[in-house]
Amino acid sequence: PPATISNRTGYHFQSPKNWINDPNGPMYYNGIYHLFYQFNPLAPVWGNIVWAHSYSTDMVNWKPLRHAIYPTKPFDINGCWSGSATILPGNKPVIMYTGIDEQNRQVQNIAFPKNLSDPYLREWVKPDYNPVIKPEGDINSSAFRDPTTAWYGPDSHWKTIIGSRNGRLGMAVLYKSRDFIKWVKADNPLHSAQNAGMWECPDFFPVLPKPMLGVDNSVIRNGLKHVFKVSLDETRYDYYTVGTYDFIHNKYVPNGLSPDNNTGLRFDYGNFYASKTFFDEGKGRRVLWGWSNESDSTQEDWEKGWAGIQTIPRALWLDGNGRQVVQWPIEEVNKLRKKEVGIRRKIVKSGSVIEIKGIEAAQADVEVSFDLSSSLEKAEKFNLSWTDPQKLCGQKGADEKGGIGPFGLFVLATDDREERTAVFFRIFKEGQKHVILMCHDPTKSSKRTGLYKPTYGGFVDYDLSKSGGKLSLRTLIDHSVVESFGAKGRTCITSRIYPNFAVGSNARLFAFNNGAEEVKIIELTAWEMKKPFMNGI
Ligand code: DQQ
Repeated sequence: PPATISNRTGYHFQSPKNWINDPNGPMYYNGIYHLFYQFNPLAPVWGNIVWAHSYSTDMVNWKPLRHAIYPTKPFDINGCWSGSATILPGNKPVIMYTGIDEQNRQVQNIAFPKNLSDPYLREWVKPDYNPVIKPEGDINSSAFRDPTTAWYGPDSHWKTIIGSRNGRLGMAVLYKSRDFIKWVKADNPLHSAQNAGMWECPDFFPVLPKPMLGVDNSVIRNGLKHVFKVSLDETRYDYYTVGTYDFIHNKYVPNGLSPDNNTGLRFDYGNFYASKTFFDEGKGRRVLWGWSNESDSTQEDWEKGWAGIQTIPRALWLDGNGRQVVQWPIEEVNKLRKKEVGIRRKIVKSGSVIEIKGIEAAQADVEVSFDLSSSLEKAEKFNLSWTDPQKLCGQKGADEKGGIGPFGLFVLATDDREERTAVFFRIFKEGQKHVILMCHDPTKSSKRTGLYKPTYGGFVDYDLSKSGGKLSLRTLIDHSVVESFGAKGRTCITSRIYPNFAVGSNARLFAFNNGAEEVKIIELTAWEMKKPFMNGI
């Protein structure tokens, strides 16, 4: 088959055909997970947007349902754009989404399940009193969208924020309501930032520093921190800060430990946008969904007949250091692990590769832990002018020899590694401390032309002296997507790549080390992954 067919993902959320973008209204209701998503029913390019709907009991196997929300009324006739679900008292879900109205204005509408006893919530009713929030006053009607899950406050009001901008001032406009129907704009936005441009898909939720533990959006208690995320239209990346929510003045105050702009923290330093979390009451965790767009050409999307996937859902919590979040693929993903191979206590010598044989490595999950303790002193000196990790990854790549590293994995590689995507670390020394750089280098991922192959990178906020020189990496490989989790989920990177030869049973997996110092693998395990039931494919 042509390589484009072999590039189809196997266990990532996708639609049988056509275009998908933002995850919408994820929720858990009576034992069932729902995922809605922006979908073009007619073509593998953006347009004609409806809310497609799937359900699952494990977020791994998905069954499709009829479209939940689609243009029918004056308040959404030109499109049903992104939004969120909130569970109201009495266990009643409600969706708030952005409708593109008759006059092409962005307005906010609500929809309710027609029949609460239908376990799949197949039909959604849009009351005629919509829109419930209109762009009024100084609000720009073409920059007013993507309401968040609402939270309930001690003032007996629901609150939601809506992404907006005023000139280049990015804004999360705050609205309040007693009954979810009549909404009043607050005097001040929950948060805003100069020179940001449009803030799409804001997300705002409480976090705790307890691994895997999450809480409902309305929980307020001592010690709780909040995460505020926006999708920056100008850069097409998601940025967040950790901070505190002042629920008296209804302001979000970032903790100041990371910049509150487009140089700040990211859930994912790769191809990951319009993400959204929800509280999974079933397992008491917060789960993050994100959209990963294609990086082949539009022409190829027409040939494939599909475009866009959702990343593997990730549990998300606050790191113990309070500075950032940690993410990890939901445990249910492990159910897909079948054939297992691995190596233990193996030295990867300078300039060498070790092939991990015995599985179909085009659809795999790899976990590896490295021990760098014997060579930490030999790390290259870090230059303080290296503030942009993506640029640094691009300049140094996976081939330029360093002290410690580049070392890591070659995934979706051919036997001769003429095609390969490098997932790796480089370690630098800065005074008594170490700086860890994590990269995806897809520049050799495919012999095909016309592909967008950006190198991605992030620093890893992780203390190697405390970990005894140990550093871990997990990478989910799925034909045209590579999702990596460094230092147990402290830095994550997603790339879309389209090998021409490293497809199907010709895809190989290697550990590599292009640094001057040898690197020890404590343990590496790789699993071939089963294909779940995915919306009928
Ligand atoms: N996608 C939606 C908008 C949102 C954008 C339209 C983000 O609501 O701002 O499909 O990808």
